[in-house]
Amino acid sequence: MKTLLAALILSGATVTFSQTPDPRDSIIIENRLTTRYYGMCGSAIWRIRVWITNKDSLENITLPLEIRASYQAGYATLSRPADCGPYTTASAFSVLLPAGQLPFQDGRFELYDGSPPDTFMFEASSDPTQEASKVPPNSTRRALIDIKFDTIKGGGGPCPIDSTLFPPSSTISFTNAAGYKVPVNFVEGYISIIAHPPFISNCPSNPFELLYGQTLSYQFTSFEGPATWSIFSGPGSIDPNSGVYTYTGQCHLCTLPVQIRATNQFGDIQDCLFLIAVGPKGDLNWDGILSSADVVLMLNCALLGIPPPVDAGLCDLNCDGVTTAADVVLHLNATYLGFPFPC
Ligand SMILES: [Ca+2]
Ligand SMILES: [Ca+2]
Repeated sequence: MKTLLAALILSGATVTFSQTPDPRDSIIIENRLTTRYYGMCGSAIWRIRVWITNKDSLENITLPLEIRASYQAGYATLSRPADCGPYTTASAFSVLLPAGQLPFQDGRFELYDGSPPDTFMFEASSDPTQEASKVPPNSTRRALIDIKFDTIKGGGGPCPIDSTLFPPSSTISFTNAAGYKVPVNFVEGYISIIAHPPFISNCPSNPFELLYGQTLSYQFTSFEGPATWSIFSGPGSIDPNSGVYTYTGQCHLCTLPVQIRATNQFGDIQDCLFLIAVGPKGDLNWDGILSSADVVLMLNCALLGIPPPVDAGLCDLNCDGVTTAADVVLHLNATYLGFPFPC
């Protein structure tokens, strides 16, 4: 019984050892932080490195990989063999092993279409007739390949580069000098894409003070290239191209929050929140207060048809479109009794 148990443990341990990679065998994908790149097809403008360590001599490396989009839809497009006209590259990989090692190199891209997620594979083998074409053991990291990319695009966040199964049955592996495929410790890599929001360079820090009926015009500007402007919340309007914001004060003693938004060509956004304080309705001489001076102007407007210096439209205080004695009553109540206007 003891012998059987020992045999079971031993066999279990043997199985476990055969499936767990030796800690000395590894493939490590680089992590890189990058801005966006927009290279032409086949330009190979950007690269990420793959490293190996290996316990034994290697006669084959099989490396099927999957690249996925970032959580903000960022993506990196391989500079793979494709119909790029004069810019067509021979391979998506630069092999960085010393000359003569693993000379038979191949890339497979039949599952690659440039839309996430994508699968591709690098494979390299030694020349069976040349012992020196095997990779000797490496206890420290050695550069295996650079994976070449044409574009780094889209929103921020990391794009994972992970190991995968390449149909029908290729998995990540080393083939050692004895001809056995052995599993490999794999460290996935990430391409982290830095987003560039369209920095708004003149977001007002103090409220705009606007008299009732007065029109505010303010041009927002941004760094980081052209932006499209919009109002996320609040009153007024903004020209989507020029960034000129306009608003005509229509609120009686209000403070209005306004949030405008700049969006760049990549969809990155930056907002600017500012306040507009609108002066009192009925302030017909635009001195910021309601007083008897305004009452005189109101009477002239309603009874004599003489418009106030700022705008005749400001005499209509009950919002019925005309100026009558009813507006005069509202103005007197507001000026001397502090009553609010109905609209
Ligand atoms: Ca006044
Ligand atoms: Ca009226």
